[in-house]
Amino acid sequence: MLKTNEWQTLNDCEMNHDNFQALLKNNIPSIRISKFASFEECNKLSLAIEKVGFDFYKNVEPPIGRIGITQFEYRNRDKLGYFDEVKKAQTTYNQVISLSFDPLQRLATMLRQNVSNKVQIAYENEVCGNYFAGLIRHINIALLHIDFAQLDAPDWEIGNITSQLVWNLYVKAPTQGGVCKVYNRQWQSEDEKYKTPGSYGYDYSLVATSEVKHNIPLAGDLVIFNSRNFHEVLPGIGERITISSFIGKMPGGDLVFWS
Ligand SMILES: O=C(O)CCC(=O)C(=O)O
Ligand SMILES: [Fe+2]
Repeated sequence: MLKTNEWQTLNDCEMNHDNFQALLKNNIPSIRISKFASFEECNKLSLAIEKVGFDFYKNVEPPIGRIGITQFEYRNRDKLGYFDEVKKAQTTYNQVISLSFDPLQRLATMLRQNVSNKVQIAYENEVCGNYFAGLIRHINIALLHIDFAQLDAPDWEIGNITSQLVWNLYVKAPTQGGVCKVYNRQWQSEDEKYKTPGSYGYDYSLVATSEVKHNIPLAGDLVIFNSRNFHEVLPGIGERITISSFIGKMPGGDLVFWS
């Protein structure tokens, strides 16, 4: 069994070099960049997102709306199918941010200043090219799950990551609830037997005794957490719209983005 250490704090941590390294090692629960986006930038993003409109995941209950593509949906399919869709997803993302600002680039700049100058969009190979990063989602509830490319993408370049984080910018936040609960419990292969058949969710008994961090969605804030930890999104009152991507650490130390 993987050893899980207690987190050093349950408070929100700011973005700096040490906290980022601590997050990669799962020594702290999350980093919050308060007021990452202004009220006006969020409003403009919301309007642009409304204009484009959401698609819904196939076979995901409760429903989650999204704009953009995810590697996860192609994990058991032809890899080229994903890379064929990257350009279109990128064009739609550019359409949304052109009316406001680019959260992915703003975060990349902060990471270059604080953490490492090797930050880029994940790349597969000469044939496939780059991944897509910058998924926009409308989540009401997300079941207990993890996101970890060693499990979800063993035959993809991102499957080589040694740790994985996820950032979410809250573009529109519920007036109540919608908390993202992150448990201090890193996924390990034995946990697969706790997976609910036909769903992406896992049994809650896995985290019954785990420490938990409540990440409260506040519009304009960006929260980063270690997505190998089990996490879930609780129901809330009012719309909850996020922009997100994963941040993987490659064996050579490079940080890579994908969705
Ligand atoms: O919307 C959130 O707060 C987190 C959603 C989630 O499961 C993720 O970003 O991996
Ligand atoms: Fe997740």
